[in-house]
Amino acid sequence: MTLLVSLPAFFRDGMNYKELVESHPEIMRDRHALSFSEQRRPADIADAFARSGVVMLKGALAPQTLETCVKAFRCFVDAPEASRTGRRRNGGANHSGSWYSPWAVRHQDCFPTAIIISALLRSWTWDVVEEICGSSHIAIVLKFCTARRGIDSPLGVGAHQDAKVVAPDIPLSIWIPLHHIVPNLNSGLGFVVPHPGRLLPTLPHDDVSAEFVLADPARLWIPAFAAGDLTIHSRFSPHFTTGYGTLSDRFSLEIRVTPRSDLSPTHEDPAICVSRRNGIPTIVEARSSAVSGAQAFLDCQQLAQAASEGVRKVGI
Ligand SMILES: O=C(O)CCC(=O)C(=O)O
Ligand SMILES: [Fe+2]
Repeated sequence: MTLLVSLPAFFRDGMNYKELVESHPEIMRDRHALSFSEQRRPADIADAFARSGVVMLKGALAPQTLETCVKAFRCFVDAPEASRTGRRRNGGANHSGSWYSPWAVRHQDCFPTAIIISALLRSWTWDVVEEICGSSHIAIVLKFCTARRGIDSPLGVGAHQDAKVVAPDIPLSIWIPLHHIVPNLNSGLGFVVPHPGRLLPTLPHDDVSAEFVLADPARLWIPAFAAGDLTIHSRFSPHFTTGYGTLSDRFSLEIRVTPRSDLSPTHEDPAICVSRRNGIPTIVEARSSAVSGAQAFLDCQQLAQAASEGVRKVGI
């Protein structure tokens, strides 16, 4: 599956992403009108999301905030301790990069995911998330969030649905690159539009076939992202990690959210819950077990800034 284990292109049949964007440059354009700015009503954006399964929010986060995060993330992956032990802290690695639980990524006192979550709660992104969820009581399912360093390797075409490879009941994921993404230069994310509204048949490694992805290039979208742009995709959105073989680095976060009332007890270790306090999206609860390893993250200064005075810390 593309999410955790991507097979090298030479193991796959068919087309790779370099050939795809070079033979169909139109797929890099937003032909489905799915990019939105802060001026658009959240209800319009949620309508587009319901129809197509993906939307892009332009300029959702401040590039300076992202710069701080990318620096900390890079220090974390470059830290000698990782290379010395060869151990991936709370994550994994393959030729296409490495991935970590968001609470594992820290440089000194800086947790990039905490900075980004605080920034998301202050940005218009959260109005859109609430509109899509139909509720202002939201859970951020940290258990299924990922901090990722992608290495731009040549990848064969395929796709996955998060309902299959992450969890069947998490309605949306926010994909946040920590810097700009340019197709053919660094690894990004692409989408098949519209989403089918159900699970698709998959190959043994849980990917949707290349045939499905390539059946109609008019359905494909491989967007460029400026620093601060993000996408929100649905659990049924067929999407894929792109790779062109430049070997450049990419740093990104996947944030999974669900209405608080739908948070399954099997998904809450760890999770944080957000509600409005005085009209402002605020962290009101943090849930984790002692073995999750998330305590330092949940207690960090960057999350505290977005939390209410009496935030409930629930041990599970
Ligand atoms: O970052 C990637 O390459 C994959 C992201 C993804 O599949 C997701 O956010 O659901
Ligand atoms: Fe995914």
